[in-house]
Amino acid sequence: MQEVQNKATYYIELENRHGAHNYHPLPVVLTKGEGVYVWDVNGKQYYDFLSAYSAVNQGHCHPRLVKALSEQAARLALTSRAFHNDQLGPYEKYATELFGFDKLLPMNTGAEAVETAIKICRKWGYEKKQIPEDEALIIVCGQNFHGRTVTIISFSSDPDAKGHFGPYTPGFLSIPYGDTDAFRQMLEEHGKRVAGFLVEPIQGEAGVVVPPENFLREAAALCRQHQVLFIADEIQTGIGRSGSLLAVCGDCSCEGRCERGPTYIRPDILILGKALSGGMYPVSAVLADDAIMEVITPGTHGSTYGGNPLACAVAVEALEIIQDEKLPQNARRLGKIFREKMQALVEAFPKLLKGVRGKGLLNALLINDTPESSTAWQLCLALAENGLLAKPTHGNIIRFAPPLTITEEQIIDCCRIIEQTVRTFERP
Ligand code: IF1
Repeated sequence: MQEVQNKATYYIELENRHGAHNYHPLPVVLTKGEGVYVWDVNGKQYYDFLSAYSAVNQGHCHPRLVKALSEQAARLALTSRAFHNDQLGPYEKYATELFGFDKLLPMNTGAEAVETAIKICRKWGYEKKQIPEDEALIIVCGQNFHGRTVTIISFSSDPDAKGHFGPYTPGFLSIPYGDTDAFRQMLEEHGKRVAGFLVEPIQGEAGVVVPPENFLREAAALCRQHQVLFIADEIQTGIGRSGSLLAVCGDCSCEGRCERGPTYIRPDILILGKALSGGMYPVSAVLADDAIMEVITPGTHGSTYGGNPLACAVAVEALEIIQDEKLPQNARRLGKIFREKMQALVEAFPKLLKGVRGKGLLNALLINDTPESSTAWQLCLALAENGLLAKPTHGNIIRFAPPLTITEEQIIDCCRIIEQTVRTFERP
């Protein structure tokens, strides 16, 4: 930004001096949030079009979440799983009924939930599919993002995420995202050893890549045919973001009470995180039916914080808000309006903009420049100056993901900000 005022400079300096440099944030220091808005330490107000990478679907500091969190925090926060608590069971009942699975395994972060799914999948492969010991394979997609543990980055194709963190965990094969034929071939060649297929229904980090029509449906069918578990990572796409409760719900128009209509593609294992807590607290989960989840027995998996009462109370409230406020429907409706307006902008400014894509309120504007260029970054700085926060991904792509509580009036105001910024930005 043109002028980073003193207060912001102070906090940025502190982070630079005392924190590891594992991020490259915009030079904005936030101190307060409410709904779709955040405020920086200089009192400037912004629309948040990142929503903490889709964790804050319910909007910042949702009063119901603040209440659920503070009431539970004052009563009982953590017991460990050495004892039962009175929040876990009700949460597990609620979430399994909502998403339509027999069982839920509670964890904290997204990466932990992905690791959990991988462990369940491998163990299922040995105990149920009779894959010879240590030979289980999991198929993943190119350009995936599933987290940052050593095992997960072992099957990443991003050199920054992966480089110099080896030796890597073996047992993963990769196909190009959206390539059904490659998947079929891979299964024909290795099917007997393949335990699972891990996929993002829309690739977030890759730049909001929506797969070709039918890819997920055909992949799920191929999984069934080859006795392979279909594992959906809905950490970013789930909980209303894509315009349905889950991206695998497809064009189901229910309001977040998963009705599992005709467009639903049922995963064998469902991974949730981020907005499962509305950004209040790290809460993630793995859901599956008994025939799969029963491979997990006492001592085989767990986490000190997984299933803690605070997390459970917050998660139930977060899921109820999604339904009560009909957020998937709102995301679907406003997402269409947003993409229409952005498409018009792309057509008006073809030198600067290349296209828009996405689903629901998970969208990306493609900048007409190389991934190495700083154009998207400069545009994001200008957007921040004009009161809208968004972040580039892969250099020349800007992700737009506001809280799902945004209103039509607000999103139109945001489109105006984007248009104004683009207008002043496009060089002759
Ligand atoms: C960061 C992106 C978003 C995820 C999927 C698992 C995880 C994530 C599909 C791990 C996390 C994040 C983490 C965030 C950047 C980010 C991201 F830019 F990489 F693509 F959301 F847009 N599966 N996504 O998207 O969850 O362990 O982080 O809780 O700062 O690294 P986590």
